[in-house]
This record gives sequence, structure tokens and C-alpha cells, in this order.
Amino acid sequence: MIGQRPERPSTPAPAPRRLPGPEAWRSPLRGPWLTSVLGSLLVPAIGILLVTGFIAHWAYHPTLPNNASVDPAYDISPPFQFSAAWPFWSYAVNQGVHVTLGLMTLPLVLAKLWSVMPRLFERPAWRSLAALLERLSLLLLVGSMLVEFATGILNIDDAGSPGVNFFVVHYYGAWVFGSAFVLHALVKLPTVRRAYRERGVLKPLRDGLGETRPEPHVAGGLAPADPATPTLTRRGLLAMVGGAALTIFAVQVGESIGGPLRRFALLAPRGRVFGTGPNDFPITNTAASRGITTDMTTDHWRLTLVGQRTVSLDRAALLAMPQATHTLSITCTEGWTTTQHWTGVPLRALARLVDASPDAVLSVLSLDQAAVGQTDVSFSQAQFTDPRALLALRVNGEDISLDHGYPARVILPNIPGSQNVKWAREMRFAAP
Ligand SMILES: Nc1nc2c(c(=O)[nH]1)N[C@H]1C(S)=C(S)[C@@H](COP(=O)(O)O)O[C@H]1N2
Ligand SMILES: [Mo]
Repeated sequence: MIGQRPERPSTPAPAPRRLPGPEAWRSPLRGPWLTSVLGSLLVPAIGILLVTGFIAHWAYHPTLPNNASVDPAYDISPPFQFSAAWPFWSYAVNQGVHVTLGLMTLPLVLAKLWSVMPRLFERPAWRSLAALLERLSLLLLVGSMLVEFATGILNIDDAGSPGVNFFVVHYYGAWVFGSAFVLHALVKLPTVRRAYRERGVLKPLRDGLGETRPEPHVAGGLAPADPATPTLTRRGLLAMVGGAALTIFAVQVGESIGGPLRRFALLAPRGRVFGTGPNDFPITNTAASRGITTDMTTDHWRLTLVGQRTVSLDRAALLAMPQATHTLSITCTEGWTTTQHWTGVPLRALARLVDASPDAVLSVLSLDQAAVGQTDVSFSQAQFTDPRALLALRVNGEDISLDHGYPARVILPNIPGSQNVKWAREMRFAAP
């Protein structure tokens, strides 16, 4: 019962309903030292999330045709590339760190919010213009942080909300959250340094329950005026947060690594059958879900290649060209990875076949009409001339199944999973 005072016979008029003030939060663990420790742990975590997040965004090559998720006019995309010198799993590591660390950071974020909870209940809401501005900046910080975590988790869950474009919200949200976070860390630096100077960086972690004393109360500060008896040590609280993070790691990391470890990913969808034998690895969108029928992919199917000349090839003609086999990963934005052995025609051989102009970028179009503009993808010159970039016809020594993109799909090292276009129908090599 929030703030409802029991009626007593001596007070006939019921007391007005009020929210509790900061004094209602009495945990003896709360105080500037605890908040400083939680905040200090957040700095590297959020830093890594921001860096890996922006790398993942740039990996889309958003300045090429078809690839932009946000308006290119507002997209600050540095020319970051995973070149042919990077191992094929580089993007998978980046994405795995982003998603896994993002989930692991959640308990820390909740603990940090818990530690500053009394602030939310301060009345009046501001005492001065400076205090009002500080509150507004915190609203921006906490609000954008919740947006980033909520959209990230909903996306992993494949539960995008209608009308909300994950890429747009998560990208702009990252700029707001990143800026607010850096500003907040700088503003709080003196407070953190004072807390460490007064109490030691790690010293309070040595206290057993008997020695756990509240931090000194200061008016308007985080330490409670009327602390309750401790029931948990500070190291106990940090162990709880760390334990929660490690548990999330244990049940998520198998998704990001894939292969046999996937069985330990308890949070992943289970009991799904993706295909038989060599084709038994994860599928997001089945042929049926995309309206692809066997009829569209057999006798009538041709791949149209457009460069300075145009060539149309059936699957037999593609199989007659020199084939290459490479181990490559598909890493979906949602956080899962699958690594398989793909065989097919190197994209640079197809570029040569149609005399692609030297400044050409490659656009791949799919039979998949359910998502025109989403499945049409462009690759830079550096990407499609990477010797590992394939038009895959076979996987693990067998024809790729219809669900995996039969008759042909593109697969390149270090690109976002969604760009490995299945059911390719046309490839255009043209200046952007
Ligand atoms: N034509 C087409 N290609 C596609 C997709 C699709 O829906 N249609 N899904 C993409 C996504 S989101 C991913 S992660 C990869 C791998 O998905 P898959 O396992 O369903 O093949 O394929 C990509 N290629
Ligand atoms: Mo995906």
C-alpha cells in the first residue's frame, strides 16, 4: 500500500494520499559509495555496447543503395569495414558480444536504478533551476536507456512492436543514450572520486554482515536518514548482480556461438526442426512464410546477371563454373549464429563474367517479394571481391534446401545475417 496511512479514531478525516518521500527507502546499503561502484561497472559495459552497436550498424554499409535503415542524411557512418583480412567470425563476435553483454548488463542497470531510487521521490521535484535541469537530464538518460534495453530485448525475441522500426529507434536511441551517459559520467566523476577517497574503492566489500554500516547521511544524499538493519552485505549485493549476469551469460552464449553449444542456450527457441542432415541449422524465415514455392525455384528459375553485359544462367550453368568452398557464419541481428561449409561460385567470378565496371557495387534481388526493399541488399566492391564471398549452391556437401535459399543464396563473411539473401533472382553490378 503506497503511502496509505491507516485511519485512526483520533484522526476522523482520512489523510490525503501521498507518495512516500525519499525517507521511505531505508536500505543501509544505499549511499554514494555503492552507487559509485555500480556506476563504475556500467562504464566499461555501456562503452562496449556502444562501440559494438555502432560497428554492427556500419556493417550494414548504410550508405549503399537499399541498405539504409535510417535517413542517410542523418546517418553519421564512418567508413568502417570488415576487410578480407578479418577472419570470417569477426562480425559474429561483435554481434555476440553486443547481444550477450547487453542482456548481462540488465541486472547491473536494475541495481543501479535501485540504488538511486530515493531520488525519484524527492519533493518538491526541484529546488532550483539547476536541480530542475539535472532532473530533466536524468529523465533523458534513464528514458533512453530503457528504450535501448527494451527495443534490444524485443528484437531478440523477434517481437517487434507494430509501427516501430527497431533499427531506427535503437540507432537514434543509442546517440541520445550514449551522449546522456557520457555527460552523466563526467558530471558524477567528482562524486565518485570523493566516495572512493572517503571509503576506499574496495574496502567496504570486506565487511561481513556485522560490520556493514550505513554510509553517513547527508541531506538530499543517497544514504538514508533512518537506515534499517542490514540483512545483506555490500559484497552480497554485488555477488547477486554478478550471479544474475553470469546466469544470463550461461543460458545465452550458446546462441551466439552456435553449433553444439546451442543446446545449452536455455532461452533460445527449442524443439524446432530446421531441415534434415547437412541442412539442419537455424532458419528465421521459411520458404513458406515468404511465399516461395518449389515451382518458382525449379524449371523456370534463372539467375540474371547484369554488368556491362547481361547474362542469364540456370542452376546447372552455375554448377558448371569453378566452385569454391568456405566456412562462413550467418549471424542474425537477433543474436544467434550458425557456422556452415558453403560451396558455390565466388561473386568476383560472376562480376568478371558480366564485365562489372571497376566502380560497381553489387545489388542482389530476391524472389522473395514479401519484403522488397528489405531483402534487396547492396555490397561494396571490397565486399564482393573478397574471395570468400559466394553465391552458394550447396552447403555441407549437399544442395541447399528450399528453406535455406535454394536454388542459390549469397553468403559473405562479416555481414549482418539478414543480408545473406536467399532465393536470389538477379544480381546487378552497377555504379551506385
Ligand atoms: N530472401 C530472403 N533472404 C533472407 C531472409 C528472408 O527473409 N528472405 N532472411 C534473412 C535473415 S533475417 C537471416 S538472419 C538470414 C538467415 O536466415 P535463415 O536461417 O532463415 O536462412 O537469411 C537472410 N536472408
Ligand atoms: Mo535475421
